[in-house]
Amino acid sequence: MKDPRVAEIAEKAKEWTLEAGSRLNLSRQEKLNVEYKTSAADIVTQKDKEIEQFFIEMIKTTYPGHYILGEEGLSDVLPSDTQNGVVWIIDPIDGTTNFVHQKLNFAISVAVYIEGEPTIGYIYDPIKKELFSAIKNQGAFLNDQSLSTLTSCGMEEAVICFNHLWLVPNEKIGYEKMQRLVSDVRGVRYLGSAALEMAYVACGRLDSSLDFRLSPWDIAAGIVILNEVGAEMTTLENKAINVFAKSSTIFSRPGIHQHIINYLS
Ligand code: 2AM
Ligand code: CA
Repeated sequence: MKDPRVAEIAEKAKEWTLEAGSRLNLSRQEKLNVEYKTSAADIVTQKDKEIEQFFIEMIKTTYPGHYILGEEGLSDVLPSDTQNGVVWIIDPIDGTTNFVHQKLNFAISVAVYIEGEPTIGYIYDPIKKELFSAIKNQGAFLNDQSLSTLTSCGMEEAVICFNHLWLVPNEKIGYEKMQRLVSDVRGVRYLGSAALEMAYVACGRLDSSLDFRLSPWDIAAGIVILNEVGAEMTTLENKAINVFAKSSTIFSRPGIHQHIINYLS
């Protein structure tokens, strides 16, 4: 049975995501204050914080009983148990390095999980004006265009996505395995926004996206969208992804997912 709350919450989530996108677009001429988080490769600007604060204010005013999990940790209504109630999972800017260096290829990622279920997802690229969206069991969309169920493809036709750190000695995967994988696929791309990479798998621009360690806000909206198009998703160890924990991730078109895991094992 359809939950009557879902359509209304989805409408609000869409409105606020588009508004956040306009704010980021307008701010592109502003000087950015770039701060380091865990390293020089892990950065935050005042805009990440301002956009997260905007969502928190809107959600708290409209839905005082809802919980909020945002990358910048500014909310004081954190979920104590993610399997109960309505939880908003927000990345105000996914791809902050791109936002700072390119002013391109970043996105706002907003998801709503109800009683632990991935229910509403929006990923918005405000530069291209592309809004990827999905509501559970109602299909996925790129703007007004419905996205088709993904069909399978062979490794030789696949364009896959992961960052350069997989191809040098690292703690997770033998890089020789990755060298074999890259020589067997049609192409490799790296966008630098995990949420957009998931959206691009959903609409067929990429066939698989792999990451070592992503957080709830990077993947929560993408999972809702990818579920609707029949994508496959697991950790590198072929286990189910727990969206509320940090996790390695592979999101793929059917057909190549198991092949990629075989290369890694
Ligand atoms: P972010 O821009 O919201 O930080 C490429 O850096 C992708 O990996 C982005 O989607 C980025 O999200 C994400 N990511 C997750 N953890 C990261 C980290 N510790 N440092 C840099 N990027 C990280
Ligand atoms: Ca972010």
